[in-house]
Amino acid sequence: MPHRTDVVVTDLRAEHGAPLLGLGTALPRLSWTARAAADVPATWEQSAYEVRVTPLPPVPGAEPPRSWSSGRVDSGDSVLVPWPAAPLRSRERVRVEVRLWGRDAEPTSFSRPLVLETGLLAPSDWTAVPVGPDWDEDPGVDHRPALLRREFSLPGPVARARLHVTAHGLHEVEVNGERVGDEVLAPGWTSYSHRLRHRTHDVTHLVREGGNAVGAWLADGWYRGRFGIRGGSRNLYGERTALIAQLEVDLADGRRVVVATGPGTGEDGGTWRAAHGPVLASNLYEGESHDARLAVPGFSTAGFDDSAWAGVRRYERDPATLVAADGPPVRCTREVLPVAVLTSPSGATILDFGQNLTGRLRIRVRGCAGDRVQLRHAEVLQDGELYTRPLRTARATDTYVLAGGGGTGEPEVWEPRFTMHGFRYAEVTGWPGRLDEGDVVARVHHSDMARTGWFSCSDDRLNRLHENVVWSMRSNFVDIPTDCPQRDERLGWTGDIQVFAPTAAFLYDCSGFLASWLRDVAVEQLPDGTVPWYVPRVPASFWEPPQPGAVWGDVAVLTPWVLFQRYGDVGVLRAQYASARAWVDLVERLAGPDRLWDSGLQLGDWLDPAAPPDRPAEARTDRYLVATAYFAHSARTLARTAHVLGEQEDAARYGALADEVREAFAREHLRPGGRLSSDAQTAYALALVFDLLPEGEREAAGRRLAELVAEDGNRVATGFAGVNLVTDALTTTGHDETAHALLTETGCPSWLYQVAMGATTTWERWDSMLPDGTVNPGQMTSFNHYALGSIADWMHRTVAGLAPAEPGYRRLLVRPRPGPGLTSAAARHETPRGTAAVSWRRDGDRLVVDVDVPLGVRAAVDLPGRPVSEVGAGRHPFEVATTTPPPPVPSPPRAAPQPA
Ligand code: RAM
Repeated sequence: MPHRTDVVVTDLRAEHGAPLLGLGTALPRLSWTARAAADVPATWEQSAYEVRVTPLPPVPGAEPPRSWSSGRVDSGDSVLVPWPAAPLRSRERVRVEVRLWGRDAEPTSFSRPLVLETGLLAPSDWTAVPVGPDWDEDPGVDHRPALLRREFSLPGPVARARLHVTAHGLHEVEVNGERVGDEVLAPGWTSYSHRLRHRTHDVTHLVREGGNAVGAWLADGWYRGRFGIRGGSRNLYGERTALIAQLEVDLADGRRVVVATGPGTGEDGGTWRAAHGPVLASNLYEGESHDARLAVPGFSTAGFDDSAWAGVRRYERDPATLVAADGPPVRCTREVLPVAVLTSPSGATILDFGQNLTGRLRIRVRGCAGDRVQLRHAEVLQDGELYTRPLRTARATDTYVLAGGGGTGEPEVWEPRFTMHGFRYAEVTGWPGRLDEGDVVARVHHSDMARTGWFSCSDDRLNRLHENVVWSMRSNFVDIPTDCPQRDERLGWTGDIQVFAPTAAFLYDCSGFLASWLRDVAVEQLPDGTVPWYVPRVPASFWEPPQPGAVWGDVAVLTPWVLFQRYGDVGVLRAQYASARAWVDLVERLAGPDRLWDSGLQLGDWLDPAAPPDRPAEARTDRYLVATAYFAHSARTLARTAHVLGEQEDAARYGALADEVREAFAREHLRPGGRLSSDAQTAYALALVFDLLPEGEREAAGRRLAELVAEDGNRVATGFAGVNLVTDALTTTGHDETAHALLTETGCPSWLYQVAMGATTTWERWDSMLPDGTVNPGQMTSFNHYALGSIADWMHRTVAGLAPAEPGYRRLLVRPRPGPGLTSAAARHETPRGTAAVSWRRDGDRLVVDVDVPLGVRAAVDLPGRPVSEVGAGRHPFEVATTTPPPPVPSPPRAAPQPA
């Protein structure tokens, strides 16, 4: 059939870019992007699609596989389109192709194929059971990690081999001496009792006919290592580590050999054995100790003598709790070399990596057997020394004892396996000989999501702020969304991600990552609807058992909504609906008939800069005002969710509830003249952005907010509850210049104060480092927290001017509000429908704007002094007169007083 060549289907993907191997669903939703290969009318829109699915058997058969086709489906959908074919079975491999029609008869050609393969979809597919070393351990301490191994033989040539694997604890697997995959901290952290994630690896190239061996390293990790605030606790999920591995090999003759973890002897006579290895201790907070003299070379190769090894014990695990991972794995994404080698006043050698980050060091060292290198990590220096008080009880210390070979032999290369640190500086002690460039490198680790969002402007201080936001996101998206990566905490605080999610969803594709974590929010929710302060829960830790608290608990409603807005994912709304409803129902009961939530433990506007360092909830805005405002906003968002899901009765009920709470808020908190009961930035920000004021009062409230900002000398005066709203509250009430003044202020507290102080990530407190260069005395002082970086979402939407106007960016809102002092700004985003971009620059008294709209998308373009216009796909230049001449760009802040 003839086809059109001017439109091509690109970027065909399944679910949220989930791993294509070991897919955990029988019905993967498909998404694709249409791109113009030549000049295509801006009005081109998909009107129909066809999906072709071709089975790919494991062993190429004589029969050519027959394709299945959906036929032409009349639909403009291109994002998370339901699987059109029969449900996939476990271990099924298929090739998927898509073609599209516009309004005319000729389709595009088929897309490049996407190959998908399901994993083990049914609990009954699992024959593997957890096995761990058969020796006695004291449950009161962290343990020396074990090695496991087993041999097996394959009676013929191999067609395909898959390893399905997870663990109680952390694991790293090797087959025939080679590491499988590059995932770190596998299987990550979920509410293990309910959901333990596994992954599927292609190991076809690692196995062969004849003798083979599989080996594994195990460690405590979150499962049973010391973890949690205030010293934490051990054995959160169990007292014993264990591996769950199922290696399935399809031979060329069609037979399948399965080598699974289990007790006793397998069908082929092989048994699992266990021994200690060279890792002496490993803990996420403490760090890792490795004695290379105890290495066990060749333990994962065939023929290794394990006669002195111990046997294994079997543990229980309901296979129904094993779920396929649906986000990207944690892995090393880049390496950073030191920018300086410092000698501290006490004579210590300290490496400065120039960037605060999450990861660990890899060293390359030559020396004698028994030489001991110690690496201590920290985010900051004080008085020129490594400053570790903010880490609290996390020792963040790695130790490597050399196997030896002297100064001339091959260098030994080592990186810890099962720990992670948040640091910019590392103190090195015991290094034998001279430390050469490249001997120590920081390896950055995080969940390896695709980068999707960029921002830049003419003010380098704002560029650095934005870069800091990106680094704090990377640092804290390590399998779950954490508050911080360095101290004895690193918990999935629900409030932090609730506030940051819109920014995150612009910068990276975190849809699968957050959808997975939200499942844990739902399973950890208490029967009465209480959402934990952090997920997964850590029993016996801080604020346990959890109590309901606004801002944090609202994650259950607001974060699925963000994922729907940004990724067009109705499925996540459906999956989280019961959880969202349970939260609002609970708050409704707690608030009672007056609709005011004015009881219980509320963190309110946490870390308002005016709060004393040791009492971070004592904010200027009343905590119960915050709670009622969030109640109204969540009820409203739930009503919208219900509407999208077709739950019309619920939509009406929660809409009415939201109206009542809105009225109650105004009755209780609004004073004559548009003042609020808390005359503070966060109070106005909440009231305006959550639309809680009668129409006639908005203007006065906006004016009062602008006055407050001016009275505060353009210093920000919000904590977590207002930080993501205050600039929107100003711009939606016509105070663009005040919003820009707030953004560009450099005095403490402000966003650029941190930048002026040399920050390379965003901080937990506005003043984690005090103006004199000393560290804030508060117990909680992290230099790597993302919540205060949630301003970046406004920078994307308003400084550059790129925002979604409809879910999944089906329509864009282009509405830059060029700040005085800026001469240009730009943002670009890989939307689910293709690349969208806005850039503007001042040219004399003109503003020159370029807008790029993906195919099939429309954009409302709202430029200062010009009626809103609607455009279709393609690049659109605009020019308008600017009204505010730019004041001179402020002089750069004084050099960063890094306390080094
Ligand atoms: C601290 C962290 C975290 C916050 C909680 C309430 O431990 O600052 O970010 O959410 O408190």
